[in-house]
Amino acid sequence: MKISLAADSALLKPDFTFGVATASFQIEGAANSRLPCIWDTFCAEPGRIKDGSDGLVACDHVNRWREDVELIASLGVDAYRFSIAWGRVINRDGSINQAGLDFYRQLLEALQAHNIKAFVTLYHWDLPQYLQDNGGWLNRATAFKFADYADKVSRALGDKVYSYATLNEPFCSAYLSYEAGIHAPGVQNRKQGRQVAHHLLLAHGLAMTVLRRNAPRALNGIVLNFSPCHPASTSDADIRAARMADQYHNQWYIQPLFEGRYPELLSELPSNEQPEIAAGDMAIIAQPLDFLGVNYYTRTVYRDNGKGWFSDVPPTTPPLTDMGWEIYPAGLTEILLDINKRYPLPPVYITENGAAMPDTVQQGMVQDSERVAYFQQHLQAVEHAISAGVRIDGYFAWSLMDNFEWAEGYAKRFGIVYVDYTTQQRVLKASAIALRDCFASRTAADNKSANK
Ligand code: IFM
Repeated sequence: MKISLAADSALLKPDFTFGVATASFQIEGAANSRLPCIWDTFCAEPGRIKDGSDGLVACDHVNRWREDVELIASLGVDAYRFSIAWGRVINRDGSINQAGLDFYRQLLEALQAHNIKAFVTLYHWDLPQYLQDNGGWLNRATAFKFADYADKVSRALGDKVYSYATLNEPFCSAYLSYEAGIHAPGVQNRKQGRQVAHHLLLAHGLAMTVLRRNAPRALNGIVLNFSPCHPASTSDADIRAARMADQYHNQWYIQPLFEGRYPELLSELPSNEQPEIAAGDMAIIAQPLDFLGVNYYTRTVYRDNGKGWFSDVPPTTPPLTDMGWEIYPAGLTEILLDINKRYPLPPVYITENGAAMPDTVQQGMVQDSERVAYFQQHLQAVEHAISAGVRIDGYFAWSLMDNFEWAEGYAKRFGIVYVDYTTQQRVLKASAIALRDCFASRTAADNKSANK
């Protein structure tokens, strides 16, 4: 099982960055050495997490980070993307938790020793619970608390970090958490969802100013997730529904960054569902970005719901991943070309792409051939976008290892490395080996051209 790229592929150029990604709550464990966060609370509520699990131990990464760094290095990657748990580094009174900060500092130094660039995300959904108790992202003050956290971390870690992303997927922290109600804190309220989205974007804008000041040499930006919105039929109603869904789920988060305004759909929402936007907020949000992170997994099909709104049509026809998501690599090219046409993009990194599969270990091996095929097809989709003129500087596989998949618990495995949660043993899957060989083929190609 191999992943092969054309000999002249842009992805094989020496300055293209290949990496693997994780997030704090999903892998760290060691919950007693940080403040509780909204996901601890959510996990403790019966019925919220499908397998009843939590993040207390997860992949025990806080205790096993040294071997995990060796694992990452063994893959031959250029970069590792991870997130900092806010409640591990900042105390309730706003002061720095030195032990927590030292954990990340050591991790960064170990990565540096292996010449691996650190792509750090400041917020991957684990809001400290004491801030939630004070209103969480519904409270405008949380945006300013976030900027303060970004300030303290970037002053302390500065240029040890190659790239800072303010937020990961604000769509999830706003829509899934406050409208669909399937992520912490599990609310279902459109007005609140839109308000949270606005405060998250405000937090991003405030933090960007701080990051540019404290870490001027780092690549500073944000990570958004996209899913192309396709109509279920050729009817005008379904086409309109898909366009609305695109504005609501995709453009809502990117348009403010580049144009300082929300999509037109905002004015179609009843006034009691519109977010409160203070004077000057949109200018704060529209900060220049050094990079845009794009996360892509699948497309979504929409139909008109008969009430002037849209509803999604879950896919039923294979190929589907273990999440029930359609495998649709063309959607990655489509979304990249689309946002490149609409906005003056900075360099783009694909900061997440991958698939959950029902992996099992057999005779010490995990033959995840469907995941290998997924990566092959999506890397080609990235190549197509580059050939069509989009500047894409890197690609991160989600995820380094199996981990806590939010409301799905540990049942869904996204890793290229298998985790046995009883023993915490890590086993390279065939996809890890295929990616490793693909990365190594670059070095081989470089050596050949250097020897010519
Ligand atoms: O596991 C998540 C990750 O935390 C954010 N992006 C999507 C992944 C798969 O659902």
